[in-house]
Amino acid sequence: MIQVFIGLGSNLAKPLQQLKVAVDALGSLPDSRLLKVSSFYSSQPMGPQDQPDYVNSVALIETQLLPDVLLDHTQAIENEQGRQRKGERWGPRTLDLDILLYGSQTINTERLIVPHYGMQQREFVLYPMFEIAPNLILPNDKTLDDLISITPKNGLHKIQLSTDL
Ligand code: ROI
Repeated sequence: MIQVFIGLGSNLAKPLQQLKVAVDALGSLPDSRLLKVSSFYSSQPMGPQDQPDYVNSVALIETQLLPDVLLDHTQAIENEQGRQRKGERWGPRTLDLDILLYGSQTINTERLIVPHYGMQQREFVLYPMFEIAPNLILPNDKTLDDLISITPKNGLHKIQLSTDL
């Protein structure tokens, strides 16, 4: 079993529900188990500012799926939740699932770069990840603690969830 961190983000079509449905879908992946899910956070858009705030979270699963197969599944989940791939670069999206870390492996293929290229600078990845894995050390030997200490929150805050989501 390999432990895999997956970043979730949405800023269209009821983002909270998008993330909740996506978490359920991650919990139903074959040969996998959902171990942890962070709180849901509200974050300011990175990229064009004329789009809604995002809801972000990070999930930890353990899986026997190979990276490419896992990516097939996460892309299928994105597509099932209405993801349109033709929009502007860094435009709004109904659901983004990013494979952030795949165990301690570095992966460089046409389809997949792991660790995810932006994760070390993005507050909406680092803080939720820290919540579920405070002692994590990245494949480049940096600690989450170190990265967070140099990454401003930029308005990031936990969302108070009502139980009837
Ligand atoms: N901005 C935020 N705050 N959260 C995201 O998940 C997110 N995802 C993206 C871009 C458009 C880069 N901006 C984001 O893909």
